[in-house]
Amino acid sequence: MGVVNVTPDSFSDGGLFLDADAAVEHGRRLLAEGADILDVGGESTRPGADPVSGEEERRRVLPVVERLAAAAARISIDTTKLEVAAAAVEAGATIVNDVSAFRFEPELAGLVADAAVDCCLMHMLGEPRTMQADPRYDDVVGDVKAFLEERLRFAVGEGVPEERVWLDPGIGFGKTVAHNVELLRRLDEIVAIGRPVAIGTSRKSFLGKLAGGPENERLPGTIATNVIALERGASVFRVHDVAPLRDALIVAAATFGS
Ligand code: HH2
Repeated sequence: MGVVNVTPDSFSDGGLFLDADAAVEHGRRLLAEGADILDVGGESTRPGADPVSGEEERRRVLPVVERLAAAAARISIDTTKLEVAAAAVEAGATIVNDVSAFRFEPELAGLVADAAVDCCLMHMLGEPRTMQADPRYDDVVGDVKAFLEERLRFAVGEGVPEERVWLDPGIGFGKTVAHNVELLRRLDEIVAIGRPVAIGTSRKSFLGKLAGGPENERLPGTIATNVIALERGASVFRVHDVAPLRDALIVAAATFGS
């Protein structure tokens, strides 16, 4: 899954693809590099980010979704808002990637059910503005697993077929470095829920805290963590740098025999 951020303020590529033409060209490049899915987002969820109105988010993402869907790409819409997801699905998106896991706008579940699209439900502690303030868990893996199981039950209760749900532990969303590495080390426990697991470590700050380096120098850590996630059973890898990750994951998968 290649990331297409149509935002001025995303943590690693904010402002680079705010213009629709630049975003579409970037998406096409990621497809050429081997992405199977493009995750298009119009609102940054970095810690402390300011919320964006639905109208502005739609204005940013819709032309990009429309044009990339027409280029035969499988599109995921990265949003927590019903109005944005509904318009994106109309424009050709077939996956709703909701980092709030249907908590911010529960009606999103009904859209996913009615439109018969897939969804990715992610764990986040609270909301982006405050999530990194002082994250605490009894047992981070147990707590995240219980949250995802509850959100899966909610989605199914709202009419979403279980086969349409992917789960994501939400690396960096209300987590310390220790929480992130423990989630990766014990990712098999999340995979044991029985749904496809997506993972998003790409360029995130815990990699910089561990190894040093700004966002554009976190590729080695991104590769290491995605290979570990593959070994632990993850099946969707949300990344900014598709070409190197594709190579790394193909070689790792051949070696693991997966
Ligand atoms: N991470 C980000 C955004 N969306 N979705 C899922 N399912 N999993 C993730 O880990 C995830 C996500 C944050 O990355 P990015 O989009 O590059 O940054 P920003 O939120 O600042 O736009």
